[in-house]
Amino acid sequence: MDGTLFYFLGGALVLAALVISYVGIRGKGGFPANSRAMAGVLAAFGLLVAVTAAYAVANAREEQEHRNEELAEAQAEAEEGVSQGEAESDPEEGTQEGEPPPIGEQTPSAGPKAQADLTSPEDGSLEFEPNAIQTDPGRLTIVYDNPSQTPHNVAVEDEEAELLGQSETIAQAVTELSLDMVPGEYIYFCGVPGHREGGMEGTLTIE
Ligand SMILES: [Cu+2]
Repeated sequence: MDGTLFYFLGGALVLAALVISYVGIRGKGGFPANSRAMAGVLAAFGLLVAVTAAYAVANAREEQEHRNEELAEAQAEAEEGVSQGEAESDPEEGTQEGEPPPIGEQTPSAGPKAQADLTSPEDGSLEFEPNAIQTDPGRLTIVYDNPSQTPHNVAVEDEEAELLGQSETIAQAVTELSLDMVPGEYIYFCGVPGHREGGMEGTLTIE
């Protein structure tokens, strides 16, 4: 429905109002006498108003429907845009994950490096083998092999009982704990509750 008819009706309405006013002003004297013509003009005027109003209501309703359609389209486009944005961002995340870690993280600390191999009995006994380690100052990597089904880890504390580090808790697996060691006496133990008290500890001497 286009607005041409609406504008035409509106124009006719204005024109009719002007004509009535003109007739009303001009025929001041004889106007009441011309009541028949006046009634006809009023009827035509009323009809115009009614048709224009009806048309305006119909037009407004159609416009509202059109607006709803546009709104729905815009919403659909927005949703599409969001899903596209997600799809585009995925490859970027992939490349970030694929990037090598910063060089600093892979560079071993300066100074001598040492490795200590540690294990526990396969039957789950609360022991470390060996129960004493002696090595040089510097970077120490404790490689702990737990062949049992009992979860264990290895933790190191200094003479003041301050925890220097603790490995992840593992069962039937191997884990590592790397620490920068300065000369002194230390204790390594299993951090699983009750295991240290059950005898799962050893002495670590750095000199
Ligand atoms: Cu343990």
